[in-house]
Order: sequence, then structure tokens, then C-alpha cells
Amino acid sequence: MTKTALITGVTGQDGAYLSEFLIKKGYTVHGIKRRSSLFNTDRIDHLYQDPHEDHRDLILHYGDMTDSMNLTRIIGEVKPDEIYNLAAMSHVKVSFDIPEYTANADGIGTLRLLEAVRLLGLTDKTRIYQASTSELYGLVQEIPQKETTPFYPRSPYAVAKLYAYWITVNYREAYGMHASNGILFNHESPLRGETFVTRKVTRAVSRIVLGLQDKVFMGNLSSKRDWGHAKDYIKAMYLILQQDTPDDYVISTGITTTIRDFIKMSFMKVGVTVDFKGDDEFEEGFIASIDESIFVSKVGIEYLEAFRKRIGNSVVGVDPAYFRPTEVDILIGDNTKAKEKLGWEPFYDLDALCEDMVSHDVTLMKKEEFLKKGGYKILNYFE
Ligand code: NDP
Ligand code: GDR
Repeated sequence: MTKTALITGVTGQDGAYLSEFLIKKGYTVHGIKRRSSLFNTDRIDHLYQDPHEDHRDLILHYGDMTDSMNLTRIIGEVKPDEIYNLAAMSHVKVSFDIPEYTANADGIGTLRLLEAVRLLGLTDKTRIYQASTSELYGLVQEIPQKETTPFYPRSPYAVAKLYAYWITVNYREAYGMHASNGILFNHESPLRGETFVTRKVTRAVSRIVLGLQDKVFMGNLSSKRDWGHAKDYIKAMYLILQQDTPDDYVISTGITTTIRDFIKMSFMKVGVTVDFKGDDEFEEGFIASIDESIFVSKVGIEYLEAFRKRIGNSVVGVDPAYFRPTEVDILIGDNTKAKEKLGWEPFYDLDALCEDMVSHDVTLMKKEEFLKKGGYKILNYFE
């Protein structure tokens, strides 16, 4: 029988990959999207079906995590077998600017979903996945971090997600709900939001080699993250809900890398060596050399001459505006439990992830360059 899933945050990075994955498995997917003055469904437009079609795999509903009546009505209508709660104000730095909203959407929003399922009498039918995060670990208590590592959140985002984590555990214990937390470490992709660090870097690298941009300004280059590919991580979400017993799982690769090294790796993908004079937090990055055969095959011979002239130029600067009031210095996850109980393992390593993102962004920026030549204004927004 066809299963029905409800995905909050369906328009986000994970929502898009998960929708596609579940539709391929034969699910009918309902997604909650926010009303916006501009179209905000770019990531799922390829899955869109005309509402006049007899059968649809993807059905979108307007909604918001801050509106309990809306959520209760949608859940009551859809009566989903599985809810994936992916909606969140997910940017850690921005959560310092809008802490109350973040608490409302990310923290209380989760309570609204759980309570709706309970009040509607769906406790035995509906399984719930809560998008928890490695940000819960915050200030280092133990390395690598695992399910039993104590939490020490370091941002309004992480504190809101801490509430969401525990209210999920509490509803599981209090009402016997099949509600689970996936404690996911950072996961990225070509669909990653442009203001998260990996995507900011891969976009900037692409623009710099094409001559569309001189330099990129970054925040803390020394923090370390355990990065995986979103395509692998949404499979773990699905597996968590297929277990007989609800539980909480760390999903990670087990390898950590500094932001500085990710920048170097991204430039290397297009044949450019960028050197930092040291590992001080304010050290700029300079173009040291070019591997011309890689550059030509990845970027194009027509860009080489202009780029050669830029050897020695600074392409990475540091702007303290991007520093966070409290930082999470290092994340590295121990995924043993997920391996053993879910049979989950990441397919992509960081090198393959970086390759996927850089090659996607070089193609994308070439399209932007084409539009620019045709007189279109290209957004230069690099938060
Ligand atoms: P994105 O920021 O790409 O997507 C977030 C989604 O939530 C978007 O669809 C967004 O809508 C929606 N949203 C935001 N606020 C509300 C609201 N008030 N009501 C309804 N919808 C809302 O995040 P990701 O896909 O990367 O992450 C998915 C979830 O997993 C998030 O909860 C995130 O916090 C968590 N997480 C992510 C990790 C990662 O590395 N990616 C790691 C660990 C946890 P819109 O498109 O309109 O903005
Ligand atoms: P994070 O991701 O905060 O880990 O949260 P992000 O990519 O924003 O930052 C990672 C690290 O990079 C440093 N950094 C910068 N970050 C951004 N965004 N922009 C910069 O210019 C920059 N320079 C350095 C940051 O200081 C940080 O140390 C992500 C989100 O997806 C959360 O929703 C999720 O819960 C966690 O991952 C796991």
C-alpha cells in the first residue's frame, strides 16, 4: 500500500532530496511550504505536478511552524504515516539576530507537531523524524561526539534545537510515540543554501576563476566540521523511521576538516593552489600557482590567460563581521550506532562532495556570466 509522508521544510536542501527519494520509493509526499512574495520552490520544481492531474506524488500545502492551527489542520487532513520535521530557521549566525523567532519555529514548532499528532489520535499511526543537529554538542565535552556525549549548545539555534530534541524524547516516553531524533552533522550539496560556508566557498571559487569576482571574505577559518553529502543523510532519516523501535542516532562521516582546508580543496578542484601565510585567524589566502591542464579541463581555456595574471593576488580575506559571538570549534561524529543498527554508511567522502559542488557551481556561474553579457543584472550578495 502507498505510504504517505508529510515533510515540513520541503523547499529546503534536505526536503528536496528527501521528497525525490520518497517519491521514487512509491510514497505520496505532502510538503509544507511558506508563503513568500517570490517563488521559493526552486529546489522541488522538477517534482511539481499540475494540481489538475488525477494523481500526484507531491502535494504542497501553505503552512508555518509558528502556526499550530495550520499544522493541526494539515496533519488532520493528510493523516501521514511518517512526518519528517525538517523546517527550521537553520542558520546559526542568523539565530543570534532573530533568537526569539528561532526559538518559536525550531523549538516550539516541534512541540506543535507532536501535540497535533497526539490530539488528533494519530499516536499509533504516525511516525515522526525530528531534524536534530550536531550543534547540540557545541562546546567540546568529548571527541568524537556520540549519542551519549553531553550537550552544550552555543547559539540560539542550538538551544532551540535542544528543546526540540528533548520534547521529542519526552513525547516518545510519555505517550509511546514513534518519535526519533537524527543528530545529523553538517551535510552539504549543490542544493545547499548560498550562505552556509561550503556553498559560499564553492560559489566564490567558481566566480573567481571565471573573473566574475576578485575575492571572498570569510569568518573563522579555523573551525572544524564533519561534512557529508545531503544525498546520503536523507537516506538515514528514512531508515530511522523504518525501525521497529524509535531511537536517536548520530549521522556523520567521522572525519573533520578546517574551513581553511575546505577552501584550499575547492580551489584545487579547478587547478588553483591557494596558500595561507599561516593559520592565524586573520591570514589571507593568495593564489600561489595554477595547474593549467586541470584549469583548462575544469574551467576552460578561454579563462586561462586572464587568470594567469592574477597569480600572487589575494582571493580570500577575513571579515570579523562573519564571526559568531560564541563558536563551535570542532565537530566530529562517531556513527557506529547508525552503522550497526540502521546499516547506514555514507557513500560520498569530502573529496567527492567538494567535486560535486564545485563542478555544479562552475556550470551555474557560466550561465550567470552568459546572462550578464546579455545585459541581465547578476546578484552580488555574499552573506
Ligand atoms: P534549509 O535551511 O535548506 O531548509 C529549511 C526549510 O525550513 C526551508 O524549506 C524553509 O523554508 C523552512 N522553514 C524555515 N522556517 C520555517 C517556518 N517558520 N515554517 C515553515 N517552514 C520553515 O535547511 P536544511 O535542508 O539544510 O536542513 C533541514 C533541517 O535539518 C533543518 O531543521 C536544519 O536545522 C536541520 N539540520 C541541518 C543540517 C545540515 O547540515 N544541513 C545538519 C543538522 C540539522 P524556505 O525555503 O521558505 O526558507
Ligand atoms: P554551521 O554551518 O554553523 O555548522 O551550521 P555553516 O556552514 O554556517 O558554518 C560552519 C563553520 O564555518 C565557519 N565560517 C563561516 N560560516 C558561514 N556561514 N559563512 C562564512 O563566511 C564563514 N566563515 C567561516 C562558521 O563560523 C562555522 O564554524 C550548519 C547548519 O546547517 C545548521 O542548521 C546545522 O544544524 C549544522 O550545520 C549541523
